[in-house]
Amino acid sequence: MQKVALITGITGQDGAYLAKLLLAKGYYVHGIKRRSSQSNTDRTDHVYNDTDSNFSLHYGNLTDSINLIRIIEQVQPDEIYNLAAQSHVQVSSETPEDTANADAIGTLRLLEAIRILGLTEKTRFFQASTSELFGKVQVTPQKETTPFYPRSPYAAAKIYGYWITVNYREAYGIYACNGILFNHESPIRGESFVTRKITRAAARIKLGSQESLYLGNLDAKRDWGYAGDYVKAMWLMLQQEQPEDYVIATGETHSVREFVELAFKNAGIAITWRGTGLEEKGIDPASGKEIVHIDPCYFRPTEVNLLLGNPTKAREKLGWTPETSFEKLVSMMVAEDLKNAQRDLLCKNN
Ligand code: NDP
Ligand code: GDR
Repeated sequence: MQKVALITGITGQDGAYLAKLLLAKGYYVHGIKRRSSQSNTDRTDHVYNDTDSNFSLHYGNLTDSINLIRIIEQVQPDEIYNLAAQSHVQVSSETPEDTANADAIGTLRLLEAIRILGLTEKTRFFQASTSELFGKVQVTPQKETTPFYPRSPYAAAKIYGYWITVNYREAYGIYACNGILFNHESPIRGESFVTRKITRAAARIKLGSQESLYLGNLDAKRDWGYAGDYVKAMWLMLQQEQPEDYVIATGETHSVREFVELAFKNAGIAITWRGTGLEEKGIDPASGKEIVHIDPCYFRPTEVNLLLGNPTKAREKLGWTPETSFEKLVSMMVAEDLKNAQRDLLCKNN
């Protein structure tokens, strides 16, 4: 029998990678996309074109219980991957209610739909939890048993999603797992997350179509992995005998500053730093131009300074290890953004 998966958040970064992985494994993949005034399926259009007979999209929203119940009843999924979220930490301070509605109550709506429809024994559930749960980190590296201390409306909403997933597993026997995912990036990462903002700027500055890059906290440290590796862990979590929660991370941490240096190096600019605090600048020594500036508008009301995950449990129980190094990730992202910047320039000049 062909397995059926339902992916919420299919139009996002992880949705695109996971859809591709599941289709390659022979699944029928359903995805939920939000209605938008412009096309929002760029990341999955090629998936659809290659494999349209096993792929369907449904309009929906995590804030709409009736819609979710109808889709799940119609689709009868063997596996649900809940990737949909207002996923931007800084934006969550500006839209805290919307974030809580989608990220916290949205998770509850899906679990309740499984229960209402009598699918507790059939449907397995994956919840995209986050290293942001650790927040104001007091123990390093962080593992499954490290205490949580959320530092944003996003993290506070995701902690509800985490615990309601645990609760429905324990209360109703649903096979439900949290992947406590550390930051993971790719060439299709949203452009307002720091990694993609940097690789895109490095490429555009190199080709002369952008003057400078404005950033916030250069000293924040993250455990950055590759999205293509992380979706494999999501799938593995739903294939075990027992449902459990897992930290998914690389076990390496780097600062935003290091990311900037490596990305610009990949674009052919050996950036150097001058000044301190708000006056700090990243200089292109070849031209003497100040190309990186600090803009306090990107500072967060409460920052998470250091994240570093310990993926031992995932390695031992799932056999999962990250395959893509930090250096490979950065070079892959810069190479793709150089191609994008080149294409944009060609379009502009034609
Ligand atoms: P993206 O921001 O790229 O994608 C989020 C997806 O959720 C998009 O498809 C978006 O739709 C959809 N969405 C947002 N709000 C709603 C809503 N109310 N109803 C239905 N769909 C909605 O995130 P990623 O792919 O990077 O992340 C996937 C998941 O993993 C998220 O839950 C995120 O919080 C979590 N996570 C991600 C990490 C990372 O480093 N990438 C690390 C830890 C956790 P639209 O395209 O219309 O905006
Ligand atoms: P994060 O990712 O908040 O970790 O959440 P983001 O890339 O937004 O920030 C990482 C770090 O970089 C610092 N920073 C900046 N961030 C942004 N966005 N823009 C800037 O200009 C900038 N300058 C410095 C931030 O302060 C922060 O310390 C991501 C999301 O994918 C979440 O959904 C997910 O849960 C977590 O990763 C794990």
